[in-house]
Amino acid sequence: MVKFVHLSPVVVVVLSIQYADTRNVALGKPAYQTDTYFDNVEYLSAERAVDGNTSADNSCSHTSSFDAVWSVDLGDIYQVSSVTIYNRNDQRARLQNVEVYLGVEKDGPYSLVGFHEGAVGASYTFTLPSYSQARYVNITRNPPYQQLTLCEVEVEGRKKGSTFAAYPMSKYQDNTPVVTHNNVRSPIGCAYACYSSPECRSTNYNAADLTCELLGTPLEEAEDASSEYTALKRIG
Ligand SMILES: [Ca+2]
Repeated sequence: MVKFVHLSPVVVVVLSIQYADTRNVALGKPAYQTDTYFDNVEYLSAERAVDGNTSADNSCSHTSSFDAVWSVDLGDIYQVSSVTIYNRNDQRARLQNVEVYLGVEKDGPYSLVGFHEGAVGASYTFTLPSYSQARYVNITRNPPYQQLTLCEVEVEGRKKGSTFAAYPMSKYQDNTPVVTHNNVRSPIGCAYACYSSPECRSTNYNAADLTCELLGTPLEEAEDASSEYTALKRIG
C-alpha cells in the first residue's frame, strides 16, 4: 500500500542564490589596531589600510606598540580566497615576518593562513589554498616588532549564496521588521534583499503593495495557505 506523507501545502517555490563574484570585501570596513603611532594621529589610523588607496607614502596605518596587531571586521562572514598587503616606500623592513589570521568570531579562535618571511616588497598576496570562511582578518608580525605599518589590506572574498523557501500566508508574521523595502516587485527581489542583509532570517512580502519586510527572526510555522502574502525563509 502506498502511504502518502503529508507535506506542508504552503511550500510553493525555492529561490536559490548562488555565490557572488569575489571582490575586495575589506574596503571601507571597520579596522582596528593595538595603538596608533604619534599620539593617535588620524592620518596613521587603522582605517588608512582599508581606504582604497594603496599609495605607499601617505595612506598607511602605523602602530608603535610591541607585538602590534591590525584587524578588520568584514561585517559578515565571507569566503576568503586571498589577502594582499601593501608596504610603504621607505622603512620596508618594518613590514616583515608577517602573519595573517582569519576568524569567524571576534574572540576567536583564529587560524593562521599565511606567513611571509623577511621584508615585504611593494606588496604581497597571501593566496589561500581554498576558500576559507572569515569575518575577521588579523595581521601581526612574528617575531613581534615595535611597528606595524600597512598602506592597504585587500581581502578578496565572496559571499555564500542562500536558498529560500517561499510560503503563501494569510497574514504577516507578527514580528517587527529590521527594515522595510518598498516597490519590491517580486518575492525574488525580496529574497535578494534578505540575502544582502546579515540580520535577515525571513521576510514578509506583500504583492499587493510591493512591500518587503526583512525580519531578524526565523519563520514560524506557516498557519494556512493563502496567496495574499508571501513569507520567505532562509533554508540554506
Ligand atoms: Ca591606504
